[in-house]
Amino acid sequence: MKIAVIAGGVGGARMALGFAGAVSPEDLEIVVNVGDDERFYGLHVCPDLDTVLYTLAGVVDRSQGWGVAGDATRALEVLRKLDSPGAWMKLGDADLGLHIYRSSRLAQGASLTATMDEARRAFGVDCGLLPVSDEACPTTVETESGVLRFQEWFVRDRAQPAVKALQFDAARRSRITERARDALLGAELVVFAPSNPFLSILPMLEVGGMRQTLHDAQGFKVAVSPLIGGRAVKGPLVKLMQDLSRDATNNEIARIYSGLADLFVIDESDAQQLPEISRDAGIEVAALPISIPDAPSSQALARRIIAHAERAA
Ligand code: FO1
Repeated sequence: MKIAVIAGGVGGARMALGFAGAVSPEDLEIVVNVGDDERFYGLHVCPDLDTVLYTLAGVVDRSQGWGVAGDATRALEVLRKLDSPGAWMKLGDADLGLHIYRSSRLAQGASLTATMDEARRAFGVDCGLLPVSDEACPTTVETESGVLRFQEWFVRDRAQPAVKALQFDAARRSRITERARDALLGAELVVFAPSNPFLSILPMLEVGGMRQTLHDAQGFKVAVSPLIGGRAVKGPLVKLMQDLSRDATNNEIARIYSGLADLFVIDESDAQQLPEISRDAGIEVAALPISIPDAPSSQALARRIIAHAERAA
């Protein structure tokens, strides 16, 4: 079965790892958010692409969920000594190597898609790793402290300033890549990973051509909730939804996927919500074990989702 996973950072990477263990690499493409990308010291940093890359390559720092396990910070210590702006972003030495390579390839005229393809091969990752767009489409965050770039809000300010709105203007001006489009159109199963729907999935949906592609895609579409027991496994989803005057519930998340996904998957511990969500959001809902802290649990979820898609075919 040909599968495309639509992924943000940590949640997306964990879901991608499950599918990578469940199907052959030539049948799997991971389409990744680039709304979090930022420049530091003139280098092009792609946190979500790199988190998926490092996770699939087995080198991710598992306690953080991002960065390279055991990475040193000698370069960062020098940058901090020099009071370099942006040194609040913890870029490890090995991680910097990838940013240097990517930036030099981009400066030579290579696309982000081609560059990430080179990187994933070098890291021994056999499935497709595709930026949703080759163009810059930074998400900006309108907060009580003014308009901030995504990483300023998320890392520097620890996602504390209350959010008034998220801005995806640059994404709207950008275009989905041909590779990402082909991956989605060719997939028999499209999975929205349990990434933050506002910070990771919406920025991708706003990329020019993405909604139309998903509309045209004939595969079975499944969205996995990022909430378990009303809490996000990682990140500021609950506070963000409260800031945006939304209930931090599966019901509210399901509405985002209504019309986009055929099936919304919630955790088995939240199974009592099934009738209410399918009634209110008008989407089929299933309850499965969606906590995926490690490869075996993620692989088990991937297999359950594949079984649903096979039954639906
Ligand atoms: N997240 C943090 O909370 N603090 C950091 O200093 C940080 C550095 C960092 C460096 C490289 C990278 O690929 C990711 C990094 N992240 C860091 C994670 C990143 O900000 C977020 O995971 C995503 O942007 C949200 O999906």
